[in-house]
Amino acid sequence: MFRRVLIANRGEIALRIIRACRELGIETVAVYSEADRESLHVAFADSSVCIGGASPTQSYLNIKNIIAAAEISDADAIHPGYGFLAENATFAKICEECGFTFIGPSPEHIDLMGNKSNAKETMKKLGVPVVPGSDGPIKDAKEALNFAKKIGFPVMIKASAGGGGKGMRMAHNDITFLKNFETAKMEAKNAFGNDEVYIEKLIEDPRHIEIQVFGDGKGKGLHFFERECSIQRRHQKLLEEAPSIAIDDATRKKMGEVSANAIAQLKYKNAGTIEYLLDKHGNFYFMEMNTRIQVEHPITEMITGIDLVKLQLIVAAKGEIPFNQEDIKLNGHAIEFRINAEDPEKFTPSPGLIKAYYIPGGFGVRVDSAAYQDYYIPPFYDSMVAKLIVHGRDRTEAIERGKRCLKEFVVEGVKTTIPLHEKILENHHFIAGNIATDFLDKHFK
Ligand code: MV4
Repeated sequence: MFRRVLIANRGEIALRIIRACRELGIETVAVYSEADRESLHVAFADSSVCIGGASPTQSYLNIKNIIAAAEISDADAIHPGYGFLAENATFAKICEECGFTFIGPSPEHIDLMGNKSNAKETMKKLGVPVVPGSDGPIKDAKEALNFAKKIGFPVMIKASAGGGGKGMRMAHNDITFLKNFETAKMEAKNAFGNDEVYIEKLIEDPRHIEIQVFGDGKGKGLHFFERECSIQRRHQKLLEEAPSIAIDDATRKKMGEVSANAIAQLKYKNAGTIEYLLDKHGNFYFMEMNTRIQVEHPITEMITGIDLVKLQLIVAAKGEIPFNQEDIKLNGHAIEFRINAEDPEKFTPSPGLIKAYYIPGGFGVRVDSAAYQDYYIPPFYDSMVAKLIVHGRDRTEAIERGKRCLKEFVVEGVKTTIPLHEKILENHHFIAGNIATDFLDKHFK
């Protein structure tokens, strides 16, 4: 096992990793920006190193300073968390070249999945269902239009280097297609320095369902069931639940098996998430793969009883997953509520001083947060203050527990998404499990 791990992140995920390390007897090194001196991850780690100014480029994205911090603190591995450098293949490569184990997949797998068109082609070859569309990018506008006509409108135009909705355009006819093809290319060129786009059939009102996977890097692949992440706005998830009410046991088994099988064939190492679109008929299609631990990983931990961050450390240190697929059992229902410091109407960030802070507790309740009373939320990073995770025997109990906890939760001084979550839990479409990716826009305008 590792002796000392450096955590190249901040906030609740840095704390989450520190906690997993401590239970495994691993020493921790926190890195922090000048804006984060008073942060809990700095207070909780065994040692800490300041890596630069408040802006992420000066600190949490500053590869040189992070590697220097790992060297002076004599760490033997680096955990990137999520966001920042977590899916930066260059960073993963530099870590390894400097003698630090990168706690995550290989740089090659990060690169492969970073290109959405290549990822799709690879998954298709591995037997994962993909959205009908072009085999790779199409350069010429006329050729692209002909292809769109062949598969039939409406279609989606997607940037190869995109992801998370960036460089993506819909088209319903010839005219909008030619216009949006050019816009998508321009947007992709500006955002990613790569103007390649590919064409797909549009899946109308899809649900977003993702499978948690793990690989040992040597041909063993496991899945940890699905998470339903359809409740999002502007590609920012707000509430996630596991399992999904939209799929039956046969579909659950199929999605898990094809995902685990792909991971095994790829010889993928460590944690990953395979994202799917689910259409109205119950068909699922590969969308993207994330090569990191995700914000919403706790709901999977709650329904499986497995500590996924500890597992990341174990897999990275030993190259082995110490159990098999049949040891992973689904129990009950979990919901995660992202408590963001933002205006619940406009979704604009609302940084500032937390004047009062009281977190809920009790049976089946978990709060992952790096906030505390009198903590000042800096304006430089994302606006998530806490994740409230509830677990119940079934969905109904989880919903009731969620309502109880949201009522107990006190965050004063900043506007938060708590009232919005309370409204969602009262919404009859939500209660009926009638949710798709347009849920918030449709019912909460
Ligand atoms: C789609 C789609 C419909 N049809 N692809 C959005 C994020 C990016 N990763 C892929 N996305 C979508 N791809 C086809 N062929 C609809 C979306 C989409 C979406 C997907 C998941 C969650 C929320 C979403 C919101 C809008 C659009």
